[in-house]
Amino acid sequence: MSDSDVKLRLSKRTKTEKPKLYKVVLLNDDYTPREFVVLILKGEFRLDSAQADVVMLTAHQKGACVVSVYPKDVAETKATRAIDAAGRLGYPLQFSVEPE
Ligand code: TYC
Repeated sequence: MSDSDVKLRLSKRTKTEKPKLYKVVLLNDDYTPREFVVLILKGEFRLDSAQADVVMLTAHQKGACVVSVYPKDVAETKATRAIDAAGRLGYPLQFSVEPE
């Protein structure tokens, strides 16, 4: 076997897959205070104040808004933490996680 055959086989085996990304989508409801939604977007999703205002207002007006995209496990963890934090205060805030 030639050197180039070995090189080809190695490069095939070490090829890395691009990780699939998932959208975290903020869903509107009639009860969660706007200020609390903004706090969650800043605290859990690390949006700055201007971004958090736009995302919250877009969800409020249109029903839903993409917050950000992450690898699946990160998206699910952030959405769950945010939903749980809202639930602890009695707010029905919801996020969905969807393939990009
Ligand atoms: N609609 C809510 C209200 O009027 C505020 C809100 C905005 C709630 C966005 C959820 O994803 C949301 N208090």
